[in-house]
Amino acid sequence: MRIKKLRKKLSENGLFPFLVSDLKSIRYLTGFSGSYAYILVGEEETFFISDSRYEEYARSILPPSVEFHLQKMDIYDSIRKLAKGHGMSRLYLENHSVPLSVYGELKARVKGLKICPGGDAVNEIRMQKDESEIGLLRKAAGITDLCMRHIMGLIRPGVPEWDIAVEIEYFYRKNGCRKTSFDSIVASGKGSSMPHYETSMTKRIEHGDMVLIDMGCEYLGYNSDLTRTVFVGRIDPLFEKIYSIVLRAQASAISGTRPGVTTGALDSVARGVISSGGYGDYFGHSLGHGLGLEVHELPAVKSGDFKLKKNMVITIEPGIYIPGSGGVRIEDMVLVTERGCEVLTGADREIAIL
Ligand SMILES: [Mn+2]
Repeated sequence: MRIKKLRKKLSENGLFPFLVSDLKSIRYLTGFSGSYAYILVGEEETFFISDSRYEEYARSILPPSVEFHLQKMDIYDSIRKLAKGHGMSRLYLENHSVPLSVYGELKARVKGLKICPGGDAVNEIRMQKDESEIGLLRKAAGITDLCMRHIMGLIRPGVPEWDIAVEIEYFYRKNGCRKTSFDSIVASGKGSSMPHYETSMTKRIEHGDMVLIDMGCEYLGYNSDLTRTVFVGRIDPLFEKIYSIVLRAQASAISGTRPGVTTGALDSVARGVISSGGYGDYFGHSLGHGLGLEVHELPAVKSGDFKLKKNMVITIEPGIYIPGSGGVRIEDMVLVTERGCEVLTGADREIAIL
């Protein structure tokens, strides 16, 4: 079904034969979750290339229309054999997932094959989720809400940031996730002014700190992403004001999310609220990103005229960061629906003083 969709897109653009090398895309197309495979999509035939470690597994899940090709030497040897046996004169590669070294080796070792840039067709298809994917993203979001609630109960002065991050990971694994979708960010006090702070093994949460928690899980391959900023013991009036601006910026962007709106328009809405609040210089990153099999995937939710479509899942995550002082970010996962959107994450967004 998904391969059919890909084949249609490739044929519209004349991109046969096309080599899929991104493992997430291979998982999307076939369900294969191993660590080594390629898919060669020809005009009529599709070959799944992997080595002996994955032969039994791959054969057990591949649809009859996909032929398993056992790689005996290396990928160049396999491509050479398949090209020779099927009269291929060119090969389109996925732009984003082929290292220059692979490109060079293919050119040098597979004679008579013209190697061409093929774009990122699978990633583009992956932007619009199907019902089963939406179900998995909903489930990942739900587990993440539960995790946030659990973590809120553990935040108090004296607790190391690291312990919170470890607890997040334990909670996810205990609740059916293979892993976190990225290294959880637990940034207390001044650390919260760095949007991608590295959680400290030694720093302890103190009374009066804000704690920014950015975390997500991977549930059956699908990722969640949620950020909340909470306050410990008391809240500085400056950050109370900043929090309300970030919350308003996020709410405005969410209320504008619907099919046909450009990512640039949403970005401007959020940025406008933050600028008119006086903090335009303190929101340096983009508004959000698509998520699915990867925690960051297409579309990028930033300035530009890319139009959102139904069944895209994105994050909306404005923030204000005051260097040396602290930061606030609020992030949720949003599904674009027929007429508007649905926020998939449900954790409370009001100011929490723990
Ligand atoms: Mn995010």
